[in-house]
Amino acid sequence: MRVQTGVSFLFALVLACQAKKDYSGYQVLTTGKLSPVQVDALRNLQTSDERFDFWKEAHPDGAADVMSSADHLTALKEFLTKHNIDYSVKIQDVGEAIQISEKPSPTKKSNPNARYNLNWDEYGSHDDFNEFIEEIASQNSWASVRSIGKSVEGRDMKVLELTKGGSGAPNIFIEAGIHAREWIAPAVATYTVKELVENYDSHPEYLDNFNFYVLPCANPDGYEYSRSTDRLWRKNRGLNDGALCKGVDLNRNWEFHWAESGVSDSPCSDVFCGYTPTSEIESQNIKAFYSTLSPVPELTVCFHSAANLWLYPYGYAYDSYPDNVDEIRRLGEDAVDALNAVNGQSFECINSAELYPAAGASDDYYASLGSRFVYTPELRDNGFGFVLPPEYIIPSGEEVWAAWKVMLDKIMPNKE
Ligand code: 0X9
Ligand code: ZN
Repeated sequence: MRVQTGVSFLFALVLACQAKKDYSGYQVLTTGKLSPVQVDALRNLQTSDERFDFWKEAHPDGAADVMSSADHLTALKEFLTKHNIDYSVKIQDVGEAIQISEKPSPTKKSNPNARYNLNWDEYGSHDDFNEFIEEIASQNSWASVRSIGKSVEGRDMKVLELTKGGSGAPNIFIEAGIHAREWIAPAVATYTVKELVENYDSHPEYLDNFNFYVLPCANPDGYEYSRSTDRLWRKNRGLNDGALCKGVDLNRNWEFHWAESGVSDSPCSDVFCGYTPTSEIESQNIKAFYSTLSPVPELTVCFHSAANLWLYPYGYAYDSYPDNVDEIRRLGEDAVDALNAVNGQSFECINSAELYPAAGASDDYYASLGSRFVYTPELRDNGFGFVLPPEYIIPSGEEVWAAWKVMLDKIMPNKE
């Protein structure tokens, strides 16, 4: 009898350890437009109080989105009221929103002849992304897959290389999914690959004139953890010496102006920058790969979500820009105009620091190495934040493709 109780207890413990984090009763509040003083108050809250998860960080004249469990909602509301910050409910029940976002898309088409599992009616796994790029490589002589190293939990980080442009052609690097919970980012990066390769005949000039390097999932362990255990996980899954909390925010871990702004030195924070610059194996792998690209990519795009923005560098401090900021801004604005025209979204092209200064992000690092155009699209919010239902993958892919066309046409060799 006692043995049986022990076994049941162990079984329950194993189940509890495997159970998904339950977000029932959690709410996301969105604030009204913030004054600089209110922004400071919210930023202090963010770095000092880990009960609250900032889905959208505070910035002057903008709104912040903050998630709280039911238990701490009163404390959050009291804080907002104390600082005269208006707010309303953006997501009434995050648990329900997650469930909705995990339902297969109503438009789902099953394709029994597909050569790979990945489809853009639902969100794929890291294995699905790797299988997809392997399949693209096996079908095309000018495509190959390069393993750039393993993640901390041993997943293969793979880059798809589309090198039809040949040596000397401008390089383009695409990084997606450095933040685990931003599922739309790898979905749109792989959609871009599908459009480039499988719809080649409609626009041969793109693959013919450029070399593309695509890393669909820069944080594979975090991504899989967000699928299996905690839908809102952001960081990687590395151990932090002397701390119980796991994970470093890989988009605060890069060495350019590392830790100067928008970070926390607490391992339990979602914006923990690591103990040292480039401490994480995933950042190290990407950095080593990027350094092999010659010439330095003319264009680098880092996909994130969910703020309907098209960010340009630098983001580590206000009023710090690459020398060619004027052409960066102009091209970003043109790309956004084309994007918005597809489905009536209202993306804006702004400087990263205007959103909020945050140092140690990969986009700043790439720009510091001389990548001429670097952008961080913050893909659609649609009122769902990070838990965007899968029926929005294809519209997102389509509108981002319009932005790609503008950017590629502009930087096409011999066209300027
Ligand atoms: O904070 C980030 O890392 C990005 N926003 S997100 O909501 N996806 O987390 C924006 C990064 C912008 N770039 C820099 N600050 N350099
Ligand atoms: Zn992000």
